[in-house]
Amino acid sequence: MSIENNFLDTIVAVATPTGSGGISIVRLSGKESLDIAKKITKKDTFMPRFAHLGMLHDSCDELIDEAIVIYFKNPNSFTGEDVVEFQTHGGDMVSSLIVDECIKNGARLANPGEFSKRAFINDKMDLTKAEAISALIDAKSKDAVKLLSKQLNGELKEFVDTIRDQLVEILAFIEVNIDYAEEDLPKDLEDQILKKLHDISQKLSQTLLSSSLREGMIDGFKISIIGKPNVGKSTILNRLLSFDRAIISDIAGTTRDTIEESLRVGTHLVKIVDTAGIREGREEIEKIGIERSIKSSYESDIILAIFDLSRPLDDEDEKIISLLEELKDKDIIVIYNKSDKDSEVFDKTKLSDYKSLLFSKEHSIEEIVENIKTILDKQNYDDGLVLISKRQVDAVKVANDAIKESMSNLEIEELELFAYNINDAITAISSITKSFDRDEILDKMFGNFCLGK
Ligand SMILES: Nc1nc2c(ncn2[C@@H]2O[C@H](COP(=O)(O)OP(=O)(O)OP(=O)(O)O)[C@@H](O)[C@H]2O)c(=O)[nH]1
Ligand SMILES: [Mg+2]
Repeated sequence: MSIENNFLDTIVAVATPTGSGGISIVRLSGKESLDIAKKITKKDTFMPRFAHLGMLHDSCDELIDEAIVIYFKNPNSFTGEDVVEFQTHGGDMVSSLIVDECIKNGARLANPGEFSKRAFINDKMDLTKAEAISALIDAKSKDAVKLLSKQLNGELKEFVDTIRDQLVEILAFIEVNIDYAEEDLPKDLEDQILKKLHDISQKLSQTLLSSSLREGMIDGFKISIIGKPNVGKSTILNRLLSFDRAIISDIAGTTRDTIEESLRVGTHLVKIVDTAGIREGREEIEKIGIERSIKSSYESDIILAIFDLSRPLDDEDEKIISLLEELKDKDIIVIYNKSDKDSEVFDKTKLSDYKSLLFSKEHSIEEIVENIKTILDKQNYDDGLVLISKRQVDAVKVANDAIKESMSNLEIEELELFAYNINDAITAISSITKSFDRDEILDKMFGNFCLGK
């Protein structure tokens, strides 16, 4: 069904989560909203944006609940349409009875995200704000809230609009030249345009980079505990989690598969992964477990590399040291474990470049937590824009590639191809705030929202 047909309907849904609570909010949006509210409350007038105390009745004239009713007259509402919100006593029964009454009086049940979709269509929000709202609902850490609220405030929209305006200006200028100029583009003008495009491309590359560095702020940072078998990885995992999640034993190769759990460190959300001890695999299942350990370390933001101080450094430790060499771009903490035992035998020389910590089951786990927290606290929310969805990242990549191609075409005076590239870049960058394939993209995006939003 097209947006336009759907648009005529008045929609209703419970906007608050299911279960018991202080209040539930039922939200109505569309042309019929006010009439439906009048029927259910038996009130004739509603002053916009005023809280009215009213008695809600069903079609048999029986009382459902006493509720606060607020009318938002279009366009001054969340969706831009006439909206009525009923604040009822919490609990699923009352709110679902009110939804039923609204449906009996002409509304239909809203699809997930339909209120936000209408807000977008009525220019109440652009797509970056819609995505920020959707992610904010699912936010699991203070980091995520801080980042998303910046996007909610229009930071990404402003960035996109500025770049689009600059590209449009360049395109307009070049198109005039294609149509009227007899001669080649003057060299100084070409240089000016190239410089502008170079600056834009750098900004886009920087945004892609800062987004990938800050991915963990929204989804949670990933930490892998790695090491050869029997060094005490699972013991550390259990102590970080404060419960016995992983099996611990003195048999090397106890953990056979990766074990992933969530953990809060200060204001940060982390995924902590205990891995199978890395060594030359003895049999097929162990080999698969070890492959997973290595994969997990490549996907992590922070590595806790555990070494057993009570045993001399051996080939298996050397393998871990080589792996650490390959993971140099990550934050690595080397943990010299089992320092309660005879700890003179282990040669630390090859690990001297890494940040390290002496540890044992007699040490406080807070020592490790503090080190992780220091690394995570370094993450900065303030500089650099962050793209929060794959859709946004893809659009910036396409725009940046088109701009790079346009520069090559400008250098060889292929002005028509150049204009074509800039057009592509404008389309891609614009799609971050406004969608061109409206129906398809909107259904995909808003379909992920929860009901009543
Ligand atoms: N003395 C001493 N023993 C420890 C310490 N940490 C762990 N252990 C013991 O070392 C053995 C191995 O511990 P695990 O935590 O299972 O080691 P792991 O690295 O997960 O081993 P795999 O899963 O086999 O790779 C167990 O017997 C633990 O009790 C420590 O700090 N000091
Ligand atoms: Mg283990």
